[in-house]
Amino acid sequence: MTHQSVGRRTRTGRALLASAAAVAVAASAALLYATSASAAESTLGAAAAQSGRYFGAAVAANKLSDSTYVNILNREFNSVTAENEMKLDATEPQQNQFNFTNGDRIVNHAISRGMAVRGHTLAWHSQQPGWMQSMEGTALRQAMLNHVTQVASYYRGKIHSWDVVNEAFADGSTGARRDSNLQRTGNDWIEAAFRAARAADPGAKLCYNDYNIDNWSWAKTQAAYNLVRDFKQRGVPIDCIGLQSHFNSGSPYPSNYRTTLSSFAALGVDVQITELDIEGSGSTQANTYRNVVNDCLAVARCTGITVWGVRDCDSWRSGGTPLLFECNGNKKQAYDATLAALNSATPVPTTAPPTTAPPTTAPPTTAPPTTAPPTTAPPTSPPPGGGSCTASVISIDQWPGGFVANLRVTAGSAATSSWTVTMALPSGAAVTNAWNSQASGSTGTVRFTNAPWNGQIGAGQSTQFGFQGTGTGGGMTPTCSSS
Ligand code: 9MR
Repeated sequence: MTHQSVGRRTRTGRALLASAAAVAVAASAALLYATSASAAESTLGAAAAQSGRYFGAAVAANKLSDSTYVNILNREFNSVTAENEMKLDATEPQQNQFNFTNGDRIVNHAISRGMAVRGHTLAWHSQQPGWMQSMEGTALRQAMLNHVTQVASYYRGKIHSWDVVNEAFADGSTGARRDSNLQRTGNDWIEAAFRAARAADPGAKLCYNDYNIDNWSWAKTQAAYNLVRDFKQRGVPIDCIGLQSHFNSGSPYPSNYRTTLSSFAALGVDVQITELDIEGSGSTQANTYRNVVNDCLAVARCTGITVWGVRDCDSWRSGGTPLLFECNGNKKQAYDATLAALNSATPVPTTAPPTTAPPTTAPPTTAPPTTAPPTTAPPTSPPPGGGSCTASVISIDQWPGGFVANLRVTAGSAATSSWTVTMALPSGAAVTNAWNSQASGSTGTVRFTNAPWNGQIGAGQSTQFGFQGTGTGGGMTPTCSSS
């Protein structure tokens, strides 16, 4: 089965977007949902959402008082990454003394406006606090794992994807790991970090993030590819690859970029373009932005794009004018090209047909609702006869040996404060991880209980959750109970 069908793209994209929305606030989740077919949207975020993707920007906390900056941020983007505020030196300046003040400013700004948050970054050779820079060996390994655990736990439920490990491969032709104090703790430091991150925030997608892994023929790209393949084969938790994609004359946009994106995706991970900037100007720059967006849109699991800053003067490479807005806030040609490309994407249908049979279990015995039916999308399974929630499988993305299932939970005539979805898995299938819910049991009859942030569903409203499994995922008939 191919991973590249349009159906897979739309389902997978929507799943990530829904996850992103759920970690923001339930009330504003609808902001991120795909809009109706064929509308030409006027902002980057809304245009990306048409195909179930996000469009984000790196944000600096100290710019949140700049009104030109904030106006663009709030208008155009539906995902943010803290440019520096969640790095190791910012969050653990003294060992075991954590500081989330500036990270929180960005997270709160985003969540209060329904934007998703990418976490950047838990483990990195660079921007380590002084105390960590001077550590080696077992003590450093323990300190790194503690950092991953503490930071991912603190932000648990608020981050749609974490850059768990950043820039672990060397540049050049060797494909070797970069030498660093972390690398010297043992080659397994990366997988140890991923396992700690999964345990701390099971709902976040876990990414490996790097630069110069855009050109498929470069040794560093192959090294990152082999890492992801190895992790998938051995069951090390990894969900996404982050391609930073800082393009300039020394690291130009490669003509095989789409091959790189689709090759990573074929390993069974999402692909995120995490730090995009393209030095240049005018139509040359605009064309490259268009190419990057089109390459992402062409790959089912390329689920979102983040540009590394808002305006040219906000960029770490401001001299290269690599972003989409001028300093005065004006849109550049590159902006127009990016927006037009996003608007050309195949829209996600606003309601997806169920892929499984309706529930066959007995209806609940509570009284039927007396209020009018919800005006939002109806549940895709029959009404349960007055129960306060229904659940349906909205997509199953199957590949040899595994699958991702996404489900919708819809409240009935009364709001829920918590919900549980119960479902028998097919024989041989097992849950490996779930997001936007807590799974209990992994085989046979499995229960998914709401995550802390999505138990409350307004009457007639819905939320989504999902899980990854091994085996084959068809024929599942979920039932929902709520309080
Ligand atoms: O944009 C960031 C800049 O403000 C910092 O000074 C710099 C310090 O290392 O990090 C920049 O962001 C980097 C990101 O965290 C990882 N990939 C490369 C980015 C550009 O250097």
